[in-house]
Amino acid sequence: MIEREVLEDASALIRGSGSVVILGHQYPDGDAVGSVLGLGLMLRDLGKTVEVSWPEPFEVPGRLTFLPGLDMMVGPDKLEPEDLIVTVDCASRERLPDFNKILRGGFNVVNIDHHTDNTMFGTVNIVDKDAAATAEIVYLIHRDLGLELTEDAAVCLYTGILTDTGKFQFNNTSVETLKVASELAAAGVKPSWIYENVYQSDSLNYLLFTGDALSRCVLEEDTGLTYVFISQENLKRFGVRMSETEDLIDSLRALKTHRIAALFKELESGTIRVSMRSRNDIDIGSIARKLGGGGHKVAAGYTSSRNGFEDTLNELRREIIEAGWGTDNR
Ligand SMILES: [Mn+2]
Repeated sequence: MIEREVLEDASALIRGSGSVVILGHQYPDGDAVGSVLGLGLMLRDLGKTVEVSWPEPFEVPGRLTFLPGLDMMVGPDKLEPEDLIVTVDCASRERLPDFNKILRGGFNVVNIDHHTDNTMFGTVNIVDKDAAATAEIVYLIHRDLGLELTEDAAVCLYTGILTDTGKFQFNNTSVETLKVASELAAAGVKPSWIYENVYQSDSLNYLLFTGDALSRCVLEEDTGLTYVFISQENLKRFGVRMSETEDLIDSLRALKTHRIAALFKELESGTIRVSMRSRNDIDIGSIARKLGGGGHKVAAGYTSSRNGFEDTLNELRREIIEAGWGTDNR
């Protein structure tokens, strides 16, 4: 539940601003992109100058290029905030590495988020950890902020909720979530059309890439960890971009006996980025935080400080066992 006073403060900041910069987190998912665009479209309809951005690599994940409002995107190096900054789906400033200077530039910051570990770094913090998605919060507060929902904004917000709930299948899907989804549908969103765009628009190359990646999938007995490593070489071979691989981890989660699923991704710099999901209430968020990242209890990630995949895997394996999540000590 968000306090009325907080919403009034945010509303006053918006009313008093001519231009608004909206920032999403690095490696944005459907919720981050859906929330920046949905909120951006509503603010633009209100007459604000709106720019939306997120840190490098500044690209729209392939499955989200159908979303309305992409013309509001401005690269992080070209961004010049004048009034208000709104951050969405960002637990902390660390998720906004290219924007540290402007975040400390004296601008008012409205922080809208649903992560349990949000550091409340904004001037005003609209944080609801019970919300399934930041897009759900944006919908629930839009009237309080003086905003009007259009069909285009509804499309963006619905996409954010759909992707953060794993198509309404994860346990963050609440009665409220489904109620919001139905209200977005009433505003003109066609669920099947969004589903088609997000989940049925892969290229043959991507399908072949997935087949290749899954053929290298490993399941460990002692940790219950299932994982795949994706190298730059793998991507090049199939002509796939890293930002397209976000959902590959869901295929790993289909394994009946797994407890933790991890995707190890080699970035262009050679650094390994790790995305994790868990089941049975295993708290991988705390492991991710310990390793310099963050996220939710059952969905989290971090950028490895280790050299290469093997070291990264070994470190994660140790952390899982040390945290008591290994299969042997349960
Ligand atoms: Mn989210």
